[in-house]
Amino acid sequence: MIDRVELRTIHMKLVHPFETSFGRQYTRDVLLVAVHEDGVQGWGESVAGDDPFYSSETTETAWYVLKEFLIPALLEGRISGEAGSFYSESAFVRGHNMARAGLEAALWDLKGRKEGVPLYKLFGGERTHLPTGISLGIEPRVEDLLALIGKYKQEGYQRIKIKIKHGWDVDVVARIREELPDVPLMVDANCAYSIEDADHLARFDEHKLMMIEQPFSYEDITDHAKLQRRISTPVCLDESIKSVGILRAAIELGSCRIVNIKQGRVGGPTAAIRVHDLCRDHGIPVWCGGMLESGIGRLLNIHLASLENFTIPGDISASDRYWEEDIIDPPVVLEPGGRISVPQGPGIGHELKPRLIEKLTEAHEIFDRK
Ligand code: OSB
Ligand code: MG
Repeated sequence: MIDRVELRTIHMKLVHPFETSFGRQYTRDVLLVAVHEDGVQGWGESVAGDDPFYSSETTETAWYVLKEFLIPALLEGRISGEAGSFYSESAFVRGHNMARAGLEAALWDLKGRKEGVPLYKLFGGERTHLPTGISLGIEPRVEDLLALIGKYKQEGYQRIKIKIKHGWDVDVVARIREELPDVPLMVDANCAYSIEDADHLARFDEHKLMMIEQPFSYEDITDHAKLQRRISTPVCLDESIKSVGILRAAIELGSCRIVNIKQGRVGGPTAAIRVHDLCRDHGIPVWCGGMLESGIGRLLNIHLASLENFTIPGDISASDRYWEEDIIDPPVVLEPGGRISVPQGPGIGHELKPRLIEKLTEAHEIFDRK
């Protein structure tokens, strides 16, 4: 029985500002969830953003939903505490996927630690080394972006993703292609465009992009299908895919050829595996997205990305691409050949840095079983 749950917000500074079509970010408030059972702790991260700009959730809304609804249900025994049942048992909360996912993640880590098994084995993953890519933000000048691409290509990242918005799109890609005609390249619009831009976006077709990620608003499943019929570059959905139900609609309509899986966005690891399986069954390759996670969320992503249908290098980059010092020990590192290895230790598989976590903490609350 889970006898204690802790919520904690830590404040972390990015090594380099990260700009998307919805804004520029210098720091990250990370919501951590810890569960305690028989003296063992499990840790999870809720990937909600500081602001409701990527999705409607924020660290504050996730904290509220956890504190008022999910944690009481767990501590009063209305939710069993079994990681594999949490997604269905917590479905009485509608939406708030990232809040639910943070607690489910902590339950999985606890289960892995108690059973002495790394999470990827509990998830049914088999691969132990994952090819990986990097997501680069919008920069003040194209030259700055080119320099960053050069640096990270040199380090070994196998795929470059750049963020785009109106005024920073086809011309930037054309410049990159002049310098690097063959680098595996893709773009992510984070919802910045609409169907009126279809002709403009079709200009990407001549640049051999791996895909264009989430060009239109998250609810525009139909317009994404129209765009996919109009352009040859594969459309990938990120923000839109919040559940298996929406994924089924997207598949039937032909809204995408590739799916970005973020476990937090879909409601946790169990939901992520269902999305993965449905995509596999329809011949849709997936890759693992990122939300500028701390090491705790990053390790969970690595375990999930070991599943067979994660065939495209994802946004799981090394700790030092985000943070001066990560809260896990050891940090996630990029290995020769641009690969990340799947941890073999129990649960998420690395130790934590409790003193650093304490130092970065801005809010902390403990909930005990009565
Ligand atoms: O759209 O994939 C996205 C970061 C924050 C919010 C949304 C996105 C991203 C990234 C960075 O692209 C992924 C990462 O390196 O964690
Ligand atoms: Mg994205």
